Amino acid sequence: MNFTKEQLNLYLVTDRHWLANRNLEDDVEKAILGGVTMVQLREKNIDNDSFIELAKKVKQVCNKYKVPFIINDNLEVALAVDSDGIHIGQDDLPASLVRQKIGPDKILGVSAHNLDEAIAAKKAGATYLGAGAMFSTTTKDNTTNLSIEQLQAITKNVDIPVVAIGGINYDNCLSLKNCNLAGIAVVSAIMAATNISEAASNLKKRAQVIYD
Ligand code: 3NM
Repeated sequence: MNFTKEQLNLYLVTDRHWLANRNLEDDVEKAILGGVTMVQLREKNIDNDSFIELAKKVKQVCNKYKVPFIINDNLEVALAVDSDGIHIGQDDLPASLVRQKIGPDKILGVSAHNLDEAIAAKKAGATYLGAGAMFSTTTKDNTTNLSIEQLQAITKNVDIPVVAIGGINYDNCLSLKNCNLAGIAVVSAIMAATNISEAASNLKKRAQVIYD
């Protein structure tokens, strides 16, 4: 799959915490129908076999709509399911090693919390950066706050696409205008919604003005 920065416009990061009795793949499909342009399967506390099994189901939905499918943080799973890419944090495997293992054509996303990390990630072969946390979030522990000015410094000085992440929702997303973003990445703004398609669609419409 050829990567374009528009695929980052509305990036869904999954969290099964919000599922209640529903299937993750069904919620992902609803989100895609609402306008989500990229999907990252983020799983903590799961064994590799279960991760792979779940990844295959979510990948099938993403493939159906030609939406890139990214695995969070687990190289073995990414390789096993032949995902379109992998997203890694600063505490995961080194980005340069991951790039080597996945080859030049796969999407490599790297989390950056400051300009130095962003520059290093680009040098190591990142396709895009996830920058945050922009706002307070209860979805992830131990996040580092990133100011609008720090975000602007990253997008100004590093010439790979950047998505902002962390506490982004319908109400606050417009404050990310003028940051030269390729997109926004969200968990709860979509996954916690009563109507997932509608939440994705509303967020996407509102966020149009912030994209570079
Ligand atoms: N990474 P929500 S914040 C997965 O700062 C993740 O790198 C972050 O969830 C970072 O949209 C975060 O519900 C959680 O706030 C985002």
